[in-house]
Amino acid sequence: MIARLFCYLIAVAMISVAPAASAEDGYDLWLRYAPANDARAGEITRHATAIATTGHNATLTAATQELQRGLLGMTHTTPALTRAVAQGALWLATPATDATLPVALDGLGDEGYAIRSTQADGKAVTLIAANSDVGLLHGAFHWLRLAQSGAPLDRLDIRSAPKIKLRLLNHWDNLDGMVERGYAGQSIWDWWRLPDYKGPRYTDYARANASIGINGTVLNNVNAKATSLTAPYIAKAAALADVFRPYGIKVYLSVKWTAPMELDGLKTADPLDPQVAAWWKAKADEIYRAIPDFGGFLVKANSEGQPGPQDYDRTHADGANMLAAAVKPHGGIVMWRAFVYAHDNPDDRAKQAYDDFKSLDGTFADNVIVQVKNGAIDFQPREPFHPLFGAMPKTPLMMEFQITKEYLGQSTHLTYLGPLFEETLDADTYARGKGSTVAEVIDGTLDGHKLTGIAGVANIGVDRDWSGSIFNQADWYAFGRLAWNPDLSAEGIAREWAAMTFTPDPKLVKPVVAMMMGSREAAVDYMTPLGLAHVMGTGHHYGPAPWISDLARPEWNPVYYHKADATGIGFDRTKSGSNAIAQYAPPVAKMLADPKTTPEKELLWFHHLPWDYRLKSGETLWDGLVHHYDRGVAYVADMQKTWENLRPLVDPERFAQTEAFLKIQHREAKWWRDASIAYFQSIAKRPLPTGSDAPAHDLDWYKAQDFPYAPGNP
Ligand code: BDP
Repeated sequence: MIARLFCYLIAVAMISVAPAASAEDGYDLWLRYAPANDARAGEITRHATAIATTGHNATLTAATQELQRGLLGMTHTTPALTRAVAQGALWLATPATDATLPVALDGLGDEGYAIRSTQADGKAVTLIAANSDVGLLHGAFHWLRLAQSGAPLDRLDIRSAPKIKLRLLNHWDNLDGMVERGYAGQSIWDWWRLPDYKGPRYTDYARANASIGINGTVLNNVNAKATSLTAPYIAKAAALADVFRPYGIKVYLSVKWTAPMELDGLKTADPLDPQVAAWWKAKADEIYRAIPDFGGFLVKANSEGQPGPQDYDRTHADGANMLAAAVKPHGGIVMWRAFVYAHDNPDDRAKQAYDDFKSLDGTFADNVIVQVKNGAIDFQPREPFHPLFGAMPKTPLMMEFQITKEYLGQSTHLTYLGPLFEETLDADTYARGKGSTVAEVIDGTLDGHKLTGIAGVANIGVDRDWSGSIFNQADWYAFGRLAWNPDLSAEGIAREWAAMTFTPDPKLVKPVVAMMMGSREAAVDYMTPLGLAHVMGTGHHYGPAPWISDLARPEWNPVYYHKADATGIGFDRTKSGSNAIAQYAPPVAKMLADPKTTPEKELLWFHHLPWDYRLKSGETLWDGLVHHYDRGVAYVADMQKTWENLRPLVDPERFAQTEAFLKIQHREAKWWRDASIAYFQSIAKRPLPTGSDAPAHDLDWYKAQDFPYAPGNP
């Protein structure tokens, strides 16, 4: 009886545990290590009969444990750790552990690696070699990527080193747990229980980032609180740094300019005041005592109400250089943001960062890097590349992308950002003649800079799936991969991601990648076609509100950006308007001066054009606009169909989430389309082209929509 009861209890326990254990909730990201089919499992096992290494340290342990975890998942066997190489082993080695390696490591730097199928002691092995243990960790992740995505594992001869030095996430996380522009729940930093409790999620965060080569993280919001520089919070940051260190990830902090006044009662925050400089120096010393490899500071100054050096009639360079001097003895850096526009400057907002920073070229200390958003306004679904790229040859510029989709459907819209990142990186600035791409500006090759960087505003929160949706994980993944190598293709990255996240089966990978690749363009189509921008609702930036015109600052109003009137639509940034085009190199400026040579996807960003202007397709601007909206909605309907066909290939939980989100996206794409058309039609006063449906409601209905508790809105 007792035995039977016991069996019964076990059975009940298994039933209640089984679903949770097998559920795919997205927590494992692209590091799922799902069981491979028998043939593939055999192949993987043959190439990893053992893991051979002679080194000992936390980073190497992270690498070998990851390999064991991956192999256990994919093959159900855990290879032994050995000191001597065995036939079929994965052999991890640095020059420090093995004086002679059958592969050259020059050019691979501190973080790169080589993977080679080779012979050692007469045995066939896969050598993962690097100059450093972090390089080995990156190499291990690369090998696991190959294993997971069905790639060949023999005859490997891979060399890889990052093209960009600083590859950072920027968390806009507040100390109270709220994430500004975060759509994946609260912050993963549990500041309250740090430093004593370091939950396992921090390690998983580090694993995920190391797997794509991210090597730094700014823990707190650019709209910073001085509190993060107090001793208790430095200790909390230090605890996180301890978790991340084995993974090659440094921590950085955003700082508030007036911290010396707020924390220690200084009378001023003037960067040229010796007491202010001394305060920052002492603060930097204090931080480095707790975090010896602290990365440095990120600063949002004189921007959207944040204080800064200009409050004391000093320049951004004065401010940046003072902070740079404080961290310099410790090898730290300052990332100074160029996201500035002033409430008292009536000039085109798109011009203001350039106007503020261009003349400062050559005046920044050598451990300052200026962080520039991809476009001149603010992370819109599409923006032309920022005119500062290429315009400051004597200053290292780093890219700031937004991974969190503040303006691109937030957590529920499937809008893969790989193509957006790629489009910006590939854009030709013509700064030193044809072929001077943005990627070359930021990887330092264009002007010979050693200090190079790229930052992505993180889309990470406490949601089980980390990013607010399964498909949003692809944006984090793509950012990391492009940060390592900006020449990779968004499509290739999507393929890797889909294979690892779902299955390498081409029956899934092909349609998923195809759907991802067009998804950002679809969002552009249903939100801001033909170069329109910033027509989102106030504050939450979620839905459409092109009609808003009553906000205090002109450039906060959507009408400022689209300038639709009876004569036409668009922002004239040519000579007859704000002349923002003059900030680009002459060949670019020349192309943009004429609507006929301006890429149509950026048309209304640069030109105010009559409603009856003829597009390249021959249709009028008005008809074309409507067709773009239609196309965007139709694309989402197609994605729904594609996804439905994939039901047999995807686990129920992740299938259902995407299915539900696509439904939301379709409804909202239509809402975007209808609201935009209802509004613009009230101005253009033209009929809809044949075949295009009238909006479902009248304009007043759309205007009346209200979203008081939308997430992420500070
Ligand atoms: C905008 C966000 C705002 C940020 C700001 C920034 O709406 O929440 O603080 O950018 O980058 O995109 O500083």
